[in-house]
Parts: sequence; structure tokens; C-alpha cells
Amino acid sequence: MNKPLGVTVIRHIVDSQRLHPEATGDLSGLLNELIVAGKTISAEVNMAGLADILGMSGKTNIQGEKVQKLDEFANNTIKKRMARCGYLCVMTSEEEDDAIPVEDGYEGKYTLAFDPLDGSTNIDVNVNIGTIFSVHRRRTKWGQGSREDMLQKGRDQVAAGYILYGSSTMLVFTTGEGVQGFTLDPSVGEFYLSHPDIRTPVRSKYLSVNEGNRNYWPENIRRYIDALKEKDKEKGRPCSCRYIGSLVADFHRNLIAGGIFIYPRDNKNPDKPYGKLRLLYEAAPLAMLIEQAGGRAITDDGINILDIEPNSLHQRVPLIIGSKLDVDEAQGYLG
Ligand code: P6P
Repeated sequence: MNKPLGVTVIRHIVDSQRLHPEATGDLSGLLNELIVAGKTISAEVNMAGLADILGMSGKTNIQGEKVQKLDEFANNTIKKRMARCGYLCVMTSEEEDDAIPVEDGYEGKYTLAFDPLDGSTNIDVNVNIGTIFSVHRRRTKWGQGSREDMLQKGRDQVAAGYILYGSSTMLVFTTGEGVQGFTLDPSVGEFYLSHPDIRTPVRSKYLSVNEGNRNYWPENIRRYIDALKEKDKEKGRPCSCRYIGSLVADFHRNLIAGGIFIYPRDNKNPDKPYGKLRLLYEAAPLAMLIEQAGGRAITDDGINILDIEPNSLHQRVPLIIGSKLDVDEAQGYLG
């Protein structure tokens, strides 16, 4: 259904809920709480250059990465708001070693995995950063949720999305019925439908990969990436290289314009044999989005990201994600 622009995100959520008579409104409420947290983070991110919030907090997270103050602010904003929203039974954050309980008496039927501020190494250089989220239905029956509730396949997500803090703040999400994009009007604090029913082009215009790791990639990955740079009029190649180093920003540009993002395994860091990106709150939510928009997401073994059974909260996976025909072609190089 083509809606008139000027539709707020809450209007879109309520209209979508109406299509499901069995819906209780819990998922709508969950998304709305997440959106409030996103607006709060957006305001802080936009002030970061002015406030004394730039720089490091002096702590390091489970990934061994230095936690920036904005990271902490984003993590705490989401954690505090969602722990008491009444729709979740457990959460996982990139910034927290273990699963995060909700407040007693506020247990709900969903789980939330999130990267509060992905791309944080770009904060101090004013490059786009983003929040990524993934929602599942709980598996346990009642009370506080568990790791069992968190460790579910991406295929079983009920919602996935991101908030991109850039030249404008955008919310892009899916509940399994296509991908919708909303742009924040900061003057009224509302997200308006700006990109209805996003479909990603079947061929890539952009190649997003960190060439600095080339010497550490498997040979078949090197050959595939070289093919994307060969002249091929029919496939619209060579691809232009665009790599921001902020997953949400690279993914969003590729989603809209057509592109392929590759972060393969490399033998540069023996402690990260499966590459850098995490399954639960990076690869899986983006994989749901790209499939809903007509693209694909696989590992560098050719396995569909959405079919991976997670075995740990911060599990890393190699990622090849983007335009369908280019990911299909990658499959041929992966054996
Ligand atoms: P590299 C940011 O730290 C991040 O997790 C993603 O947002 C981004 O795509 C990736 O790391 C960049 O990693 O090794 O290319 O700097």
C-alpha cells in the first residue's frame, strides 16, 4: 500500500499492527521504546562535538576495544529504557560481557540484541555511526530470560533495524514485511517515512572492503574481490570502492544505491579467526534487512547468515552482504 509521505513511524507501526488481529501491541510498544532511545542518542551524538563527551572513557569492553564516552551513553540509554519497558525478558549488548537482565516484574516476551554505537572509532572524526538492533521471541516460558532465549538463528528474528546518526538521523527497520526508512525531523522530534518499501539493486555499484587486510585473506576471497574490480559492462563493473569503516554507514549506502560489503576471515589476528563482525547484533539483523530488501548475506563459506545457530553472545562471523547477483556470484568462488 503506497502511503502518503509525512507518515510518522508510530503511524506506520500502528497501521502494520492492524494487519495482524492476533497482535497484542507488545512488538509495537518495544519498537516505540527503542525509537525514543534512538532519539535520545541522536541528540547526544549531534552535541558530542560541542559537549565534553568526546574522547575515551578509559574503560575497555569485552571486545578489548576502548569504550568511548558516547558508546557508554548509548549503551546505558538503551539498557535503562528497555530494562523497564515490559516487553523484554533479556538483552545482549556489544558493550556488555554477559546477558543483561530486565527489571523484576517487567519481564516480557521478546529478547533484544544491540550494538549501541557501531563505528565508534569514527566518533572523534565526525563520521557517521549507528545503533543496530535485533528482536526475537523468547523461547523460555516466563520470568527472566536466559542465554537460550538470546542464542537464536537470525531466520527467527521478528524485527531488525538500525538508526544511522549522520547528515540526518535515519531509522531503517523491518518486521518481516519489507524494509521501511524514516528520517528524523529534529525540529519536532518525529521520524517521518522517507524511504517506503526499500529494494536494494540486484547489482552492486559499490564495493566496501578494507583492502588493508588483503594480504591476510583466503585466496578465493582475493580472486572474487579482484573480479568485482574487472571491467564488465553487463555487470556494471568495475565497482567503485567506498569504505567508511562504519558498518551501518557502509551498509546503508549499499542498501540504497546497490553494493556489496565484505569482511572475510583473515589470519591477521589469530584471536579473531572469523573476522571482526559479530553475529547476534551486527550480521544477523543486517542479513534480515538485506533479504527483506531483495539482497543476500552469507559467510565466506557460503552459509546463509540467517541459518547460523549461534553458540555464544559475541560470536564473530565472516560477512559478505549486499546485491543479490553479486553475492550469488561470490558463492561460486567459495567452493
Ligand atoms: P576495520 C567499527 O569498529 C566496526 O565494527 C564496523 O562498524 C566496521 O565495519 C568495522 O569495524 C571496520 O573494521 O578493521 O576495517 O577498521
